[in-house]
Amino acid sequence: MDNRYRRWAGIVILAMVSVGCGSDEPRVYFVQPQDGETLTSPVEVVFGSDNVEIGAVPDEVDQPRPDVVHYHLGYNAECLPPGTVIPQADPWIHFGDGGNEIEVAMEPGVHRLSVQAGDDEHRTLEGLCETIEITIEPEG
Ligand SMILES: [Cu+2]
Repeated sequence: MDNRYRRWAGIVILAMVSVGCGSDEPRVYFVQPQDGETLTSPVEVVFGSDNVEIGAVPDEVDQPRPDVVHYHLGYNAECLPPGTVIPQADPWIHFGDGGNEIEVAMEPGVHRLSVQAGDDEHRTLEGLCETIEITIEPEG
């Protein structure tokens, strides 16, 4: 293999790796339900994440860990601005144990669900939120 070929091979491999891995931006999202889906109640909600560590909130927090977050579900709520402490109250549910699933009973109609990450102090972070809209059909 001459050097010229070797250099090209290196460039091609680099290009393939960067396309294959996609973005390394941290994000949180709904695994289910999917945006725009029509379902019946109760709804199994599952969160997913990329490039960010999900963990339980420690019993005592001196300093929030910079790179560990937990999920929050906003039921008929929009993403809060970065730097906001997520209220420990409706319409927010905290997953302080590091969990990523919940079953939610919902009235028929259109609902907006937000999944938003918060640090150990439940403070929102830039970019780590997604909102979807689903429709619940009456049963039967
Ligand atoms: Cu929280």
